[in-house]
Amino acid sequence: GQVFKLEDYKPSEFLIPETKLTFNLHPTKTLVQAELTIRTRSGQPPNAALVLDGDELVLRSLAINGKVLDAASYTATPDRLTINELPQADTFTLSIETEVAPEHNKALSGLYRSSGNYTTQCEAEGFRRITYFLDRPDVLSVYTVRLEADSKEAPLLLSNGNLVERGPVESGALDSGRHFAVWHDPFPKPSYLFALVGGDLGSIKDSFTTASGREVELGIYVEHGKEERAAYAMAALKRSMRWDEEVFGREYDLDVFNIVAVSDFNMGAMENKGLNIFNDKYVLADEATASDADYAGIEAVIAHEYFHNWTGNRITCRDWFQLCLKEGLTVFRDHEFSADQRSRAVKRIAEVRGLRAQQFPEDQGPLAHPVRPRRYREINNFYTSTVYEKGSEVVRMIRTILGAEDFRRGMDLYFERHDGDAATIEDFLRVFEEVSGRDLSQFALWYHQAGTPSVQVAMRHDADKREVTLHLEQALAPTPSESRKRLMHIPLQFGLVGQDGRDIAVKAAGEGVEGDVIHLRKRHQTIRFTDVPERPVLSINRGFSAPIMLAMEQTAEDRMFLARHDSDLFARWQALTTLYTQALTQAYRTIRGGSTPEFAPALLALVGDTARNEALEPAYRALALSLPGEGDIAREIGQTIDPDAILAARNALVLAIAAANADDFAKIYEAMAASGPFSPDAADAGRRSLRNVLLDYLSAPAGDVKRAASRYESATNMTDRAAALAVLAHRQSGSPETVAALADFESRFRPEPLVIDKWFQIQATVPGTATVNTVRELMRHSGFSIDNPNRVRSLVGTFAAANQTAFHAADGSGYKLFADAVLEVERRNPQVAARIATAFRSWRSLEPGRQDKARQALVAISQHRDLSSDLRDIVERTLA
Ligand code: B3K
Ligand code: ZN
Repeated sequence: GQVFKLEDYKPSEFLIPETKLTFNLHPTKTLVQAELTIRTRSGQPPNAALVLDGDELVLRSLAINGKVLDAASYTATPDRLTINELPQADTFTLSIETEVAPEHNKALSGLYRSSGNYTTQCEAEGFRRITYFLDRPDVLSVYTVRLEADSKEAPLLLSNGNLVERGPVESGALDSGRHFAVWHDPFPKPSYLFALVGGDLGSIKDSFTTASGREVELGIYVEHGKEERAAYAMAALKRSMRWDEEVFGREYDLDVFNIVAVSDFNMGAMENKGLNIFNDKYVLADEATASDADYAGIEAVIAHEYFHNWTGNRITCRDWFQLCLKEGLTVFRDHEFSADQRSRAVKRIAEVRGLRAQQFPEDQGPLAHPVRPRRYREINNFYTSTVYEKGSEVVRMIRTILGAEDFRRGMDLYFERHDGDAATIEDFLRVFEEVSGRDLSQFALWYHQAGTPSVQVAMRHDADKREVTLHLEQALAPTPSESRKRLMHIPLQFGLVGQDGRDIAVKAAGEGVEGDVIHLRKRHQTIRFTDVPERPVLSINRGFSAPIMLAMEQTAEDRMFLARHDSDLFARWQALTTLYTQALTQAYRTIRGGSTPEFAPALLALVGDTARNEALEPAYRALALSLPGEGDIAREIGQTIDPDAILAARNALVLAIAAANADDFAKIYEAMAASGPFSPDAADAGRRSLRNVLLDYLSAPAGDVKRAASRYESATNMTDRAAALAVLAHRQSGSPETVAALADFESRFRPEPLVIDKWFQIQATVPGTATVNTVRELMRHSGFSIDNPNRVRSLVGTFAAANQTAFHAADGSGYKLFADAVLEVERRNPQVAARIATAFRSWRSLEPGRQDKARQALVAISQHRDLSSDLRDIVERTLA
């Protein structure tokens, strides 16, 4: 396939200031008439052919300035329209008629049908599956959209912007039983933000008054009968709108804001101007069917898509290499929003856990790429956790370096200067340099260099001189196509903690320290602190100020001290997590050596003390009790990984913690029982999460099935019910109670696909090779559908991404099952297939036997005939 390169960017010779679209919606024969005002950028008559993008298009007719073109003056293929003979004028009208079949579109890109409703997904390159166009984000156009449909099939007709006309008033022009609606969006936008919806849906309505007094009508559209489940999403939307005014000074700009939930969707949601389209998983919630994690996910995604209205829509990207300009920044904004709505420390820990579980392996494997890539073959494969989550961390570091005030001034300048632009990362960095007077050129490497930097830190204390010396050293390992790396600017928040647990006020000698931030810019850096009254304990990378791997010489005693006393709650959690990780990697080696691991009593006691510490909120304690995942442990070990030994080590630590703290855990478990009616708020969710983590410990010993079984039966909300079911399935697999609970769950929730997804996930993550067969059988379950991305991700995706011992079964059966499933998905939906196939990315870190089996599975995929460019790109990069 073709490789697209950042350095090849050229502005388009042609612009499309105005786009008028008419859709005659029909399941298999939708006619699309596009009337495009084309203008040359130069203002001179065109001096080259006009080349428009297409993808699987069928051209029905073509005219310029109302005159049908003769066949000799253009060439049309399914993926390109080239018009050689153009009027000698700087502006003309191009009329294109194409025909598409939404019903047959299983790739869910372009115009398709989901549960009988017409819907679109155009980012990144889906608009070219609707009509021929300059389908690139720097071509901005004002859209007017007329939708015509059968009034019974699609009483609801939505598009971007404001509704300007509707009805059968001029019904003479329409076939009987059809109606129309016309929408106009005054804001010029790139084609990827176009959307339409036609269908029969229920809705809830609300309104919002902006800071300057604009009345905005809000609508959320869902399947009939599910309207009540959209209430939480609506409340989250209104909170997002207010928050963006208060924190970023951003107001909404249209008279309407609509959200439509669909059940077949390739990702989470899409920020189309004024008409967000959502995976229904991120809209629908009530206590019986949604877990606390689902509620938090809805709040975050609703906010994310809403925030795109400014960071993405009003200011969009010049080209797709700049994707992080809108995505990293918008993730940062939604993280901050959630932190303000909930608990900041808990939110930060959850973010870092996610970053380490997803982005770190990406950055350290064959698919590593810079936050702003320089090359791609398939842009849809670059909607990655590097672009999104690491992109957000980079924005966070800008704020850490500048401070909150200058950061806000920079953002204000960005909005003021670039409103209406298709901008670049250089534009973004420049505003922060201007408002702060700082040089961010070394910092900019965070956008340009792939890989996770590692930082080594050692502290020396000289009691006689009353001095502390820090030695820091940075390194960045080579990544694909970047063998030599430059030194990074790494901002490290820190404190020197005194014996009373408080930070010691320090005086730094030499460069590199500004307030509580060390700016590491050289390979080696030494920092001296004078007048230090006592030996402190170093707390560094507080709040995870930089997305790095930290190696610090520090005793277990000092770490335990930080785990009890650090005033930075993130660093406190990190100290405990590092202790867990060290204990687990040691246990892994012991098990590999054929012995039984043992754990330090002091660590087991520290866990108990943390669980009992009522000064800490329950959600925080739940996170502190959650051991590193099997993938985290694998990353720490690095190579020749044996997933069975990792699981054994982890289970051994769970049992040791449970045995040492059984009575206390049982007491806290009871104390965390719900009192009063259900609320999805952070405080109640925190109590549930602590209780459910404790249930997992208490159910770990063989045969201890009763508590989880009764928890399952008495559960009154989905959080507790699914948690109890997971504990049963993962800790007491095969017990009669587990079998009964799995059957009960299935029969209770059969009509609820989003809940059956949880049932799939829980079973797909049961440790051990037997799960390969379970997954194979569940793929034949009536609730499974290979066409539906949520089902595929829950069962097949979860199996590969979150079940180390089954996916990496030593005999290769997990890889084989997965490779076959990927190919089956790929025939319908290349984007989803390519996405789940990234589960192979860490294959080279396995022990040789598994490596070999994984390579065979990857090669088998790569040799398949007619492989999509999406899947080929992932598989070839993974094998390279
Ligand atoms: N911008 C969309 C993602 C589109 C993915 C295309 N493959 C959702 C979001 O990030 O908000
Ligand atoms: Zn986004």
